[in-house]
Amino acid sequence: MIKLIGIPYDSNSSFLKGPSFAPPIIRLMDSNGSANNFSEQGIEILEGTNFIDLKDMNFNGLNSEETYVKIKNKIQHELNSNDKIISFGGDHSISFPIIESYLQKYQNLNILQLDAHCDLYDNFNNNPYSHASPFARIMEKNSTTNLTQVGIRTLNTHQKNQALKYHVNIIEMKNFNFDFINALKGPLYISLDLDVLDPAFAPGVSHHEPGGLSTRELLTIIQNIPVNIVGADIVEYNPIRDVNNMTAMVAYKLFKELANKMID
Ligand SMILES: [Mn+2]
Repeated sequence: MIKLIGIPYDSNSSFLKGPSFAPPIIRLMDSNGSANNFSEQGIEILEGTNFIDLKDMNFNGLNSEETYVKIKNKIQHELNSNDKIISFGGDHSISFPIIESYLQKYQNLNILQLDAHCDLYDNFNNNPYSHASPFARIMEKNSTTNLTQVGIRTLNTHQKNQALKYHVNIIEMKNFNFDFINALKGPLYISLDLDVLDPAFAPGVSHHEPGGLSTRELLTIIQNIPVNIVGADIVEYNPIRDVNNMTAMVAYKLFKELANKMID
């Protein structure tokens, strides 16, 4: 069974707050009646049938370190069975404790990060838990993990050096094609930052970075992944920046397509 968990935490965001409001609004796209529950492959994605909704975690009064511990413990607990977890962020900092828990269960975990940014800063504003650093934290502690990043279009010199240091396989947006898909290995964890999409397709994110994927290209990637997907997160949806919940609907559709791939 797939477990859906809302992780509404955005205090590690460096630029704007807002992703803490995301999970209920993405869920609303399921319940408000403007779309049906079917994936494009014709599978109905229904709460209680092929996923269970564990609702939102609560982070009232917790600092970044306490939040990290709470998320890590929660994911570890829910991964005790053979279940797969899809998380709704929250900013991208939530992926650090989630993936740490996954790495305890799957020593041979492979990670696919879909993002405009590589999030590899060694130090961003002196916050080790910054949403600009989760993949630096993961790779410095798990140096053999296979990390593939797709859609990147913001590399600076520091992050290029970090990527070299940690042997990150980066498919920059300027060189994008679909060839990487068949090189992916399982078990696979997918971390999906909505800003991988061009802002024209997903205005409801904190960091508008032009020149990104179309929604159709992103769906094509997800629908063609040939290996076992064991977990995923959809992060950085910022309702405050959204237009008529357009980006929430994108997130809901991506959830259905990911869930479809993870069912079996
Ligand atoms: Mn990003």
